[in-house]
Amino acid sequence: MVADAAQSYELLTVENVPAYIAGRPALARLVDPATIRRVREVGDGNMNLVFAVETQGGPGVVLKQSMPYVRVDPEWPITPDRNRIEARVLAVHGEVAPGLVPALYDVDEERHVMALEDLSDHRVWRGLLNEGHRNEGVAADLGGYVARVAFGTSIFGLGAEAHKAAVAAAVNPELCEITEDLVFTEPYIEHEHNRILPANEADVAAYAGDPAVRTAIGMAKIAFMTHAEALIHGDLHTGSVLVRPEAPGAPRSTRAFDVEFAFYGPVGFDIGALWGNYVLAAARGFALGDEEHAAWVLGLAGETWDAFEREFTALWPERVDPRVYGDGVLAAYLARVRADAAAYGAAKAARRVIGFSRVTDIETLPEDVRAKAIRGVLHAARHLLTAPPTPSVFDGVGGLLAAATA
Ligand code: SR1
Ligand code: MG
Repeated sequence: MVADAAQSYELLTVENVPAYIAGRPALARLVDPATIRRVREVGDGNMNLVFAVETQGGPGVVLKQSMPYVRVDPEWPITPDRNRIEARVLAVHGEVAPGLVPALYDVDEERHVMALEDLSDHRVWRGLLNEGHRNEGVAADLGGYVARVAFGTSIFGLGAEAHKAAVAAAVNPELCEITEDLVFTEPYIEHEHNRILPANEADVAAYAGDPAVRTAIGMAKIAFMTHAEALIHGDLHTGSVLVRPEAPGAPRSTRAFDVEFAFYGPVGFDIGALWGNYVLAAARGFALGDEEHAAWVLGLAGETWDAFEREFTALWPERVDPRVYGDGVLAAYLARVRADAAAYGAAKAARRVIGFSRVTDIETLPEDVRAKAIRGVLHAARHLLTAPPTPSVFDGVGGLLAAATA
């Protein structure tokens, strides 16, 4: 890993945030430091510090700062420049998918801090799903988000020359290396990051040792590393989504956040990230005996896909160069993205039950129930990787999860 772990800038703390805001004109105009009522460190991800700043009688602001290491493992160096990369991507996604990412207010490249819209009236979707909430429309909003990004940042929306420049400007090698290692490699080798329950040892061996699984994962990794289709989110799990349910006088709001893993990659990776996390959420539902919730969650895969397809198809007439990219290409491209999504969904679900960076959907289950849920996830992942990639391939997931957790 290439990184400079030396920290030459001051980290934010709950105590110094008001002075930081006062010292940045772009922020002090937005949030009067005299009105700050409370500052909380609210980061629950693996990578960064996140501060929610509450003010008296006005909207607050969120500050996100990168350290030169991984938050949950200070021995793991990683470039703090990820903050600038994320801010840049957020600006692009805000342009092509307005209202579906947080607004960006300020970027401080010296201290690796960005200031973001206060979304404290939203909740992280993973937590809502874990509690059994069914927020209708969120999965479709996300399919629309992926489609707008997929079209607007690709050769279709940008044209050849601008796409090449955008690919060059968006390289994110260190964060991509994390994904290459954690998603596509470590779960398939002996690695100190892997943590396997005794009851799941045979399940993991059967999954990771299956030659068909290994070939499919290897091919998915090659595509991840080489298919520079669009400026994808790169880590679109349910913990990267904020949701505010519809309420009287306030419409539903869905925001994808944490785009620090973004780069020019395959569009199916973002759809697959959502599908893989639906598998995890459904495994939890089955394990807890809530089959109705699990079935609802599994239905989200189709909702995300349908919205993606609808939105991408609606944008298709606007493509910059229609000479060779006719409607046959649209159909073939969509089929390819869907097949990619099945493989990436599998990879994203399996890594969360074998390797580093676990998810509460599974980890908060009692051990005996957790082992069954993990077995179901691995059966589902194997199916998604090895069954023919037909449009209905995801339909096989429910039966496998239910059987494993019965
Ligand atoms: C070092 S931990 C990195 C993981 O956290 C993020 O949520 C990504 O999923 C990444 O793989
Ligand atoms: Mg994240």
